[in-house]
Amino acid sequence: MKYSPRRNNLIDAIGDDDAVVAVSAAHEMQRSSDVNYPFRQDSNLRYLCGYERPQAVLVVTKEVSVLFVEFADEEQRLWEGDSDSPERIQQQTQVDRVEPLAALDDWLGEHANKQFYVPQTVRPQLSSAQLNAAQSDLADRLSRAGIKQIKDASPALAQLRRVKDADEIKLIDLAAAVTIDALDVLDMTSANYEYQLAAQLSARFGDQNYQHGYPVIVAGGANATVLHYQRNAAQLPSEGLVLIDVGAEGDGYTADISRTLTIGTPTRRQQQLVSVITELQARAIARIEPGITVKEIARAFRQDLLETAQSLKLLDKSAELKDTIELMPHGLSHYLGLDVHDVGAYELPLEPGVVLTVEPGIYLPEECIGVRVEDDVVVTTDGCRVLGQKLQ
Ligand SMILES: [Mn+2]
Repeated sequence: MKYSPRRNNLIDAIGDDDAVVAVSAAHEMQRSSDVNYPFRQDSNLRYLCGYERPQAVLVVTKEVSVLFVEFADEEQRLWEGDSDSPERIQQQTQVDRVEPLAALDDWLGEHANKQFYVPQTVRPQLSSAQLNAAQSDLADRLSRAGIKQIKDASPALAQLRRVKDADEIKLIDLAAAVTIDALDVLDMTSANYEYQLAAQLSARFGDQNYQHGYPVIVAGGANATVLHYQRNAAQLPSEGLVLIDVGAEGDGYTADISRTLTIGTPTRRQQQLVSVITELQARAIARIEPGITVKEIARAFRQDLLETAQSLKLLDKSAELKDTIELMPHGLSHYLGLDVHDVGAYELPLEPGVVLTVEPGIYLPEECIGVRVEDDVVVTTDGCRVLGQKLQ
């Protein structure tokens, strides 16, 4: 990974040669008592320097980049092992200097009259999750240093992260290939419960040093009509459909793939809906090229879905585009990268290097049927390429 061009591009995107960007590593989060959740690095920090440990703050100016990190003390060396040497961290992150975290407050004090830019993450709608406290701790630190001029670095970071470089595309391509492979080798006959299919996927990922980029959905029968079903606890139907939405994550980048698989002999209706959604996905993918917006692709897809639903008599002849929302309440596409719902403005025209999902679905709770087919594509100079396909 080439991190220093990203930091230079960030200062350029902000458009202020005197800017100081400060980004904190995520904090560890308590699971219970003295057990933590698996650590997940802050995506912006990872993007800018690739550092993978907590207790670190990166500062970037036009002239210099410094990563302040906490080095292990004697107690931590005993329990958790030693930290990497400053030389090794500098080599991996390509920053100009690596300093102890204890030196950060003095550095901030010396730059207190500058214009600071800090990524300000907000909690997504519908989420009751708490923000990682690293963000407010950094804000407190800036305040103690007497820094008053603080702007949001998120729009500039989103602008950069939206267009992936070749290294990033390769990682998402690999993650998609690992995900599709794990889906291809699922042994449906040996599984009686949803969690047993989830376990097969996890084992296949773990065997290749991948993990899940988000909680896997294994939804048998009517559970597939629950859009973010994550319990994965029910008995699988002996015949019918199972919707699986899963993404392997490696080196910080995740895939996001959905398949609606059959168990035993599906009904003609079930087969029909799966093939219809697969066909609508192919048509949507064919429309993706530089210059078009996600909104335009989604609108053309809704027109396809409306006509299909009318021919299947799911909607009557007088139905309009917005009536397709009840059949498919989620969006067709989102950006994909370090985050499964990655950053970036959706009103911008697509350009080469943008990675997005294409995930048409249809949900009929009264028929206990939910179907979704999802793949990940990268925009190319003349169209797009579906990721995770085996090289011929
Ligand atoms: Mn998705």
